[in-house]
Amino acid sequence: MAALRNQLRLYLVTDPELCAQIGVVETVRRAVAGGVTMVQLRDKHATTAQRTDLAVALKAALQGTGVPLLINDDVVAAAAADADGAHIGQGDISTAQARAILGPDKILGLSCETPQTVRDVDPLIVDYLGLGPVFGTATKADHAQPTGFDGLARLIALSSLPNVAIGGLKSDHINGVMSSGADGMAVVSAICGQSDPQAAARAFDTFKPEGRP
Ligand code: TZP
Ligand code: MG
Repeated sequence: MAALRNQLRLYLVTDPELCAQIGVVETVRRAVAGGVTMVQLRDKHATTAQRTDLAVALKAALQGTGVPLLINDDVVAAAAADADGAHIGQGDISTAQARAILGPDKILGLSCETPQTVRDVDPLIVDYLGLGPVFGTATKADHAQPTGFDGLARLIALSSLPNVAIGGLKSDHINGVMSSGADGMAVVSAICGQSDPQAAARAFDTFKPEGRP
């Protein structure tokens, strides 16, 4: 679990449109060189076959880095590509179904936006929580009401699972996120939308949750 907390420290969620200039694979390559510790392939418009192909390409790009690859929403693509896991939301298949498809050894993340959804999580099924959105963001049009740092801290306090904060986060939010008790920050536009993804990732360098190397 300590390993997973460390892997959640700087979590890149990809967006094909924001990565369009150099592509998702090259964005990931550069972002990992800049310090990204976890990658999620998120493409709302792709088919399972397309996600599987891209996941295989990303896996090859990540080989030897120790950075896990998770697939958003599509647990079948995650299993087909033998990715490191999947991340699902409240509107996707149940966590029990996702776990059954992934098997016991893969990482399963779940988005939670409210205290009740955090309380409802089965910690024997889910490995980590994605919490937020902390702030409003144009990246996810239909996002829930932002929590702010106080709301984030309240969600974190309800679970002992590893967690990652998401939503409108930039490198100058590091202190606010850290003092809320998060294990890490998940970002899309702070890295994908930038001309230099490596430098953009490096800007988060000082995010080291207390007591962790
Ligand atoms: N889930 C909640 S907010 C969000 C997702 C996928 C998008 C976050 O994007 P950004 O650009 O880091 O604000
Ligand atoms: Mg989803």
